[in-house]
Amino acid sequence: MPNEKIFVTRPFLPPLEEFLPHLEKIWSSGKLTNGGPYHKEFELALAEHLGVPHVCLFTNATIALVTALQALRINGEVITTPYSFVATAHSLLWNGIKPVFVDIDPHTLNLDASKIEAAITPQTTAILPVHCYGHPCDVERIQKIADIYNLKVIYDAAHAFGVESKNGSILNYGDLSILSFHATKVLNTFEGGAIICPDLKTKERIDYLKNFGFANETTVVATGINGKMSEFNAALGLLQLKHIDFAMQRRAEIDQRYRSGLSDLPGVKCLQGHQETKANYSYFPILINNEYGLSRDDLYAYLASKNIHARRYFYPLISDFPMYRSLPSAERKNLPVARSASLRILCLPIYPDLEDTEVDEIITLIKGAAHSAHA
Ligand code: T4K
Repeated sequence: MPNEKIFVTRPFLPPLEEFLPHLEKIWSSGKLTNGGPYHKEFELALAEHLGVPHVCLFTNATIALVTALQALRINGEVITTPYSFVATAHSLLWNGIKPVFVDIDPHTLNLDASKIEAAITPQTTAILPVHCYGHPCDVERIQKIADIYNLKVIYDAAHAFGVESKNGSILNYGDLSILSFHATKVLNTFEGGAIICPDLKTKERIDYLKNFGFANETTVVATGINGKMSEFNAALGLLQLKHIDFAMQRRAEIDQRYRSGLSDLPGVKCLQGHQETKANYSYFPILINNEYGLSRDDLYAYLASKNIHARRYFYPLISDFPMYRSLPSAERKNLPVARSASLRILCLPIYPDLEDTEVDEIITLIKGAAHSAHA
């Protein structure tokens, strides 16, 4: 058992001495926010790194989601997944939009594209899927449905930094995609987020919306919000980009170590992405079945008693929270796959500083608990 607590994640931080010159620059320039030089540079560097046309930086992904819906003037009903972080659906309620929950695919745990059409009504204006754990949604099929019914698609890509499929960045699908740079994400700026958008006209509208709606010193063109990323966060993001290949490589090694360590354990299924040609290993989710011998919650509590703090992302389902549960689409019988997954999922620790010996200890504990349960 490790002496120190091990959490589901630990933020990657570059060496402090590499960041200090940037802080000195910010201090001496006095330019702290409102579109400073680091903000501009980080937007361009991200677009190049990710292979996307335009990036609009934000203070966090939640405000970016709220703003993306406003940028495309989405209203009425939006089809989304109940199996996500609550911010996904909250962004709809903040805009006075009714979420319509559709069940998820049992293999990817993403929105089940085959169930979307049945949920479309004359009020539906958009689809808000999530690339859960960074595993791509069925983007081609979702786009076909959107084209037929004239719907917008906004991807909550909070987990999907750097993920690519056969056609390049997964962030280029849909009308807009939203990234998170929260402390717990693959690339962090402490807090932060971005909207990926296809053209300059849309970027301009989003940039107005995140700056109170100001188009210039005296003209306000929309009821905007303050969603701007500060120079501190942008400078950190630029530096983090220099280390991202190392961070991803280390995550890949940990992912592989878990997979081979747990491969022969009955009742434990390691979730696998199906469409990515480049993964980001942002989470390591396992699904616990009866064969394992202990319930997911028993394993969660057992690991916690041994200083391993795994997380049940995503339990409870969003559709079970008080502000959602009276919606017709939140009914239990509508969401059997999501419900089953939320009761069986456990995300194991994964982050670049996690040692191989620690991964091995976690594997040994998971195997040992099953062994005792069967004894
Ligand atoms: N869409 C999706 C699909 C999302 O998953 C999220 C956020 C969003 C939208 C919204 O993105 P942002 O607006 O946040 O940019 C965490 C994060 O706060 C949240 O960003 C994330 N998803 C969600 C999945 O996880 P909590 O409540 O689990 O975080 P917390 O504080 O319990 O942190 C988890 C563990 O990480 C801690 O046990 C220890 C470690 N940690 C955390 C922080 C904040 C650190 O070591 N240092 C830290 O500074 O929500």
